[in-house]
Amino acid sequence: MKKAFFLSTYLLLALITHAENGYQLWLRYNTINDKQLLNQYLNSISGIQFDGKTPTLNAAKEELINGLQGLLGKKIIVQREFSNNSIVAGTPASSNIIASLQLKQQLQEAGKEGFIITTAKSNQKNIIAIASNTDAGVLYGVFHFLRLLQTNQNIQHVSLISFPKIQLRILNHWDNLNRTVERGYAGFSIWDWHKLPGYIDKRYIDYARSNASVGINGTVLTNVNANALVLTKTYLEKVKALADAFRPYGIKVYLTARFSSPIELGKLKTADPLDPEVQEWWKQKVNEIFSYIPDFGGFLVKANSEGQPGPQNYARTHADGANMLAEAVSPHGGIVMWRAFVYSNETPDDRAKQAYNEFKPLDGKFKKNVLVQVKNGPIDFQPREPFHPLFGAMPQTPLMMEYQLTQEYLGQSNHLVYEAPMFKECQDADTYVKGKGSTVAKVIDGTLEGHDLSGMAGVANIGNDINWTGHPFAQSNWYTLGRLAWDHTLSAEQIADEWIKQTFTNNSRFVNPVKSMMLASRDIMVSYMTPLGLHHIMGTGHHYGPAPWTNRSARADWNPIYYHKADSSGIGFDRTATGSNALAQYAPAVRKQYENVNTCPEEYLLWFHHVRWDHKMTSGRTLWDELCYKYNVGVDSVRWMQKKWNEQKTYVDNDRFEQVKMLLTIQEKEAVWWRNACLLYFQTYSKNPIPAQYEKPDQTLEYYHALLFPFAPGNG
Ligand code: GCV
Repeated sequence: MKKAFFLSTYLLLALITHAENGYQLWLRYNTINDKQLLNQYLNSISGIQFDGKTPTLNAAKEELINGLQGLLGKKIIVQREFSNNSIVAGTPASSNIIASLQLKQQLQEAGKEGFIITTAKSNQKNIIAIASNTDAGVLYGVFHFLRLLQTNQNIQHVSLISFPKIQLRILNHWDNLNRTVERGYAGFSIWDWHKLPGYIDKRYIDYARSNASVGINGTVLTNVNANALVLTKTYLEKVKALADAFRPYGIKVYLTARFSSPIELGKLKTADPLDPEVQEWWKQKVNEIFSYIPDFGGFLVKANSEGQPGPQNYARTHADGANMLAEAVSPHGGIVMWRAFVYSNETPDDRAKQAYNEFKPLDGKFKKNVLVQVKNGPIDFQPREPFHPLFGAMPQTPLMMEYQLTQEYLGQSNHLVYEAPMFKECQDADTYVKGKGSTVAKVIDGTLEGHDLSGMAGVANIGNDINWTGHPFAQSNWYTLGRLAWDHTLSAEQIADEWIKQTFTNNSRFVNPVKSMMLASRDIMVSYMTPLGLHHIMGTGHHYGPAPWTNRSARADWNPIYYHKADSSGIGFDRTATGSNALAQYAPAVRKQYENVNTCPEEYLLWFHHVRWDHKMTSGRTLWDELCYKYNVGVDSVRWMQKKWNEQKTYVDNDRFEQVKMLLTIQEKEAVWWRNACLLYFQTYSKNPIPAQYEKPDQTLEYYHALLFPFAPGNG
């Protein structure tokens, strides 16, 4: 009896925690184990009725069948005639049943990509309709319906409408043609250029499915530090193969355009955007691209930044460069995403000011099919930055958001950092340019200034690692990009909640603690890396680990000392009127709050101010003591995450449990490293002791100085 009990408990546990390698991401369709709910679903779903045979509708149908079969644990019948409790999916064009339902008004509201999921009555029968105006919308609706089941929602009276708030929802791959990935921490590029176009890796399809499941509708295949070769016939054939594989999933392909391509490929003497021959070269090149890929999306361009060629090489402006490409892609319906990430060592001004200085005067000078793509903050994807001052400053230009999913400065793929709170912090920030409520979100979704074009991009964290992103929790950042671009009003908590349920389990004993870890993780990372507004104090080149002492990089603005400005009086970058006056780039209401050391939010204190070591913080501690406190809270909080995770062993499969456990052990070590190295180094200026209650660094500053990482990943 006892033995039988143990055996069945074991079998049950084995069932619950069978090995998983993370490849399925959040698209796991394991049978629902809440028996009551399962019965309810089984009673509500008798089969599916799915007319229409386009590649996108076929993909949607296949997903619905597979998803339902997995989740419900039974064979799903594709019905010719619908019956009671059928799921009927389609557009008014593909399905007579959908056309016959009274959905006209909702469909109008849903627009091009939106969908409706609703219970309805047709021919005296109860059905669940998944309806859209387009095939892609049906696909999004199918994924959403499956998400409802995966997250155990009640579908008995389902009635919802959903449509994207942002038009271009795009992954930016910084993938090189040799398959290395700039700032990639999850292995090599998933694009196997050598085997393309002949070999279509199943991963490409799963990549497209995963993107479509969260509404991502575009992918830039190549690094912004671009290689012109991708525009040659040989590579365009490969790009075409990828575009063909992604098309059924509603995903358009974009490429990065190296500005000097007319010289490198076309053997022209110049790449001057105002030169007629150059313009003609691009037109012909674009025609060629569209002959391979009729729905090619357009170009993403990094120009005159970090050594990339651009229009300024010919004394032309960014607008001249962008407009030339925009003109070439315009007849085909293409767009240009022109990056605002520019800064120059030759410019003696504060790096945080340079993008604004260069781009603000160009407002109104870009063609209609150009978006300017702006990073969330003015420096470079730091653990915490204030919002970029360009948001709100270019009312006549659609500004596109660029987030970084790959955690270049955020512990790479070693640290558990859920980025949604960081993205939300930026989006919810008020630019005040049109009075209170002029949030960054309204700038990028186009509603603040009435732009039709809108976009959100994320630098991909995807590689050929079996689980795609290296750290199992890094998958949540990919997921977040799609969900937030679709609906930026979703909260970080909602997104975490649904991601956890789909990726692991609906068991609240797991969901709640893991959600609390995820939601706290970004602030925890800020605390042990760059608290109180510190920034850019990581190792040069590879950007791995702390190196606030670095002062020998070729460029002044690549040196951490440029950013923290620690000296015997204090620490921090004065960006007020007494310093670089970067604050002048923000609206008066923002400026007013930040320019006063006593009203500036403490999380941005050292970003905007050089502050005395003995400055009294709101906690009553001196700045130095607060710094010690923050670094220690960061380390303690990683230990708290470790404890929380260790309590999850019974709710998660062994493989992923162990992986996360090992990674948290690394994270704890690295948090200690950050704390010790930074405090020891800043102490050489503050000359204050580390308060007695805190752990003392177990190594010397020299030890930390001497650490080298010649083969750190992602560094070219
Ligand atoms: C693609 C940072 C990164 C670079 C990256 C650059 C950019 O500087 O370290 O690797 O280059 O941003 O966004 O263009």
